[in-house]
Amino acid sequence: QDTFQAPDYYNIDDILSEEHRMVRQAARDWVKRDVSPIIEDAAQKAEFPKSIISGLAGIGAFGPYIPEEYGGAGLDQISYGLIMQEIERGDSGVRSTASVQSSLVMFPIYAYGTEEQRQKFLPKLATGEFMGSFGLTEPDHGSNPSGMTTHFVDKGDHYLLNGAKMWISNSPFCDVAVVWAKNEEGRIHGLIVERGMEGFSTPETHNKWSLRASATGELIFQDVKVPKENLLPGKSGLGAPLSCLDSARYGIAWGAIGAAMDCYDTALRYSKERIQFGKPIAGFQLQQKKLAEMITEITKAQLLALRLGQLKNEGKATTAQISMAKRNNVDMAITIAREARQILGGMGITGEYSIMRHMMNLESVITYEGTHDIHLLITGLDITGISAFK
Ligand code: TGC
Ligand code: FAD
Repeated sequence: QDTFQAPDYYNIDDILSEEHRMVRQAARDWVKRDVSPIIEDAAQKAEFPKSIISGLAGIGAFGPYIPEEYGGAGLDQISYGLIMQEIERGDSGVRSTASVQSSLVMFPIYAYGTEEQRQKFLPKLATGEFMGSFGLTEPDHGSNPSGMTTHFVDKGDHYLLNGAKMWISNSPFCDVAVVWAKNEEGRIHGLIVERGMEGFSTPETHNKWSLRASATGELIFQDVKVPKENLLPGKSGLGAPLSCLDSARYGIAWGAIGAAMDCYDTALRYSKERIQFGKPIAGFQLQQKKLAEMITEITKAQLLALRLGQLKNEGKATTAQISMAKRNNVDMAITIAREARQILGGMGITGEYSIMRHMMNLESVITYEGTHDIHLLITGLDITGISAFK
């Protein structure tokens, strides 16, 4: 990690502002100092390293674009992306924690919550004193969240919530969960469920081969009494959670570049040092093909993310544009991880290098926040006007 060289083949740094570069450097330094040395061990043990929470808050990873008056960092969308890139260069699971906290918990409270909810939750989420989770997926409803069965009924002075969410990042240790559930009319609303509410439990999901340094679990609601003031009043319908996903998917489009950069950088250095048949393996055409294609794909992904960031800053990025970038960049990263691992030969399968961990992590990243297939169908719908989902 000491010699990490961030590839910038097209001088993209020239387009970035001074603030962008400073934010990125701070995140990069922190990842190098506090994440890289411990993350392999955490992944091997399948433990989320809680010790990094304050550091994540310190680099502005919790609510990068949430206004400072609520404890956020008040940065633009490109800075947000660059922070996600640097974190995921360390580990996709750590980036997941930041994505969920920022875009799936702080964003809906900021965008759809009351002023009281913002004041109560956002500053503590920004410092990591509160950790959040986002419950959309259910055991029987993953790609098709509109079919969800988790529901609540109005009991006069409170809502009674029943149901279960599955595959929820941060669930085992979350203090608050933004949960999407249907009311008696079948309309989807967001509810803030707090740890300690009777009937609310968060069992952990074990035996994952992917995102092992991220804690994943369920959210189970058995007659949970949710105070009425915990309903997010600003938006209802499936569009409410989907708009949160837009923000998280955008961050993932940048984050995947970080994982790819780390794999490329590792493979390039290794290939120049590893001697076979009397010369560095970097001198063989087959290895150069792999490396040349990697830097080409990373460069294309960087340009896609940067332009998307500009559109986000202008409030013009569409859901379909975000889908294209999430899908392309994660697929780019997983392909690079697989190729980079081969360049390392047998060493590539060990924890001495980060590549195999990135590769396994990216199997989750290509599945969550909309699968690779679902994002293709979002593009298909956008260009044809015909939905192939149903
Ligand atoms: P559809 O009929 O298309 O839309 C329903 C309503 O929502 C509106 N809408 C949006 N609104 C805001 N933002 C968006 N991005 C929106 N997309 C759609 C739409 O206009 C409509 O509004 P209205 O007023 O007409 O009701 O919905 P559909 O049921 O056909 O589903 C479309 C589909 C398949 C694309 C969607 O369901 C989908 O994206 N599925 C994938 C599910 C997914 O991504 N789940 C992610 C769970 S969270 C997660 O994985 C976190 S991992 C985090 C980590 O650890 O980093
Ligand atoms: P399914 O929807 O059952 O899909 C299975 C396969 O069928 C996929 O290949 C899919 O592409 C394909 N498919 C489905 N529908 C169609 C169609 N119409 N056309 C063509 N192909 C189709 N969710 C949350 O709410 N919060 C979280 O914090 C969260 N964190 C996660 C963390 C991890 C580690 C993982 C693995 C998942 C997480 N998820 C979370 C859930 C994630 O969003 C879902 O796994 C994802 O949306 C896919 O749902 P599914 O697993 O039920 O797969």
